Amino acid sequence: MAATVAPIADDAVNERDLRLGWTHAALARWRELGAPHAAGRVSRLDRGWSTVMVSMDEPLLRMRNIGADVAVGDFVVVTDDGEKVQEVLPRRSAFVRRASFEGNRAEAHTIAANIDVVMLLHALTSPPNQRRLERELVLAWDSGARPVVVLTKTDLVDDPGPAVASLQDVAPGVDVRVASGITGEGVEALRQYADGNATIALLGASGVGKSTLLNSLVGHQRQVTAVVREGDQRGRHTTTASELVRLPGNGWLIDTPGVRAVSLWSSGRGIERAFADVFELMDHCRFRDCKHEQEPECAVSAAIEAGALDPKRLESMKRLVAEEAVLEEEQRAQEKAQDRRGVRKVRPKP
Ligand SMILES: Nc1nc2c(ncn2[C@@H]2O[C@H](COP(=O)(O)OP(=O)(O)OP(=O)(O)O)[C@@H](O)[C@H]2O)c(=O)[nH]1
Ligand SMILES: [Mg+2]
Ligand SMILES: [Zn+2]
Repeated sequence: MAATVAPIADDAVNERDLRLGWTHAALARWRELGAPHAAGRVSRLDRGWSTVMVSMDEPLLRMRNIGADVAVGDFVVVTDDGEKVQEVLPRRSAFVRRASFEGNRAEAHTIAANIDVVMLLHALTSPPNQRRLERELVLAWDSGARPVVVLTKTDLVDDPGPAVASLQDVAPGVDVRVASGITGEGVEALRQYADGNATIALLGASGVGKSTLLNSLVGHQRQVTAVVREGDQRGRHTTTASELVRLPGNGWLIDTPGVRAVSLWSSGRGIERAFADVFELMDHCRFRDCKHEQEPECAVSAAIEAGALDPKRLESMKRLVAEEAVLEEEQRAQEKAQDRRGVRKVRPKP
């Protein structure tokens, strides 16, 4: 199934370059602001600076994002003097993770905004990492976009089958694809996810081949890539800024810098979606507050017993639920503190 992107009404056609992927909510707010010309989509983010595409035929604008929480893919309005981002327009979706741990402050880091599809890349040259994928899927489902798993570097392995099966096991209802950005195998099949001018974010650890896949999809060396370390297949953090790139004909790709750790920032119903198989079993436990430990008539324990559910998956889910609870506690405490100082910042809601 291809991504579905709601078409924008004709009356907007002359106002804005809809090829940028404008959303209804962003357009509505832009009109409220008096339809300023200097408004567009953030195509690149460097420390403190945004690059904004006003249309596909005009030069890019470069400005400061002082005080604005901007992500690549955002629609923004620029100040009259053209110097900075005045306002980030409402997002349809956003992939958000917890920023690197600094002290114990809970801070969000938005990796990409207004995305339709999140491609989670894992390289077939490393053992399949179910636990990492589970985390990524929670974040992906919470983003409001649709996750797709892409196993890269298929040209380097004899049989991708076991890795596909292993990751599909922890990705219920999610497409798991195999591709090579070098030989092009499987790449055409990924194009369908851009149907309807959709925006696809490429996410994954450094060195898994995000930029290589992007180059293959756009058909030329748009992004710089670099070899991984021989011993452990680790990348070199070659891509340092997120970037929005046009796909030939239709759709957008967002290349992102590789991240080592994926920390939750929730929450909506990401865990429920990512662990849909476990939740389905839980519905059949005798007790509503079943902890799935020693309780009688526990459907989850029965499934583990029968070999239908990996106990590691249950453990993993419990760990993520606990992590989310701690995070929510931190967020509440922080909001309270901000309320007291009267400087409550509104957390962006995807
Ligand atoms: N054989 C083969 N090599 C690949 C494939 N995809 C990527 N590579 C190689 O893996 C290395 C890392 O690829 P990149 O595309 O730079 O990885 P990345 O995910 O963008 O890494 P960061 O920018 O550091 O996050 C490069 O040497 C690529 O040529 C593939 O499908 N097959
Ligand atoms: Mg890269
Ligand atoms: Zn149970």
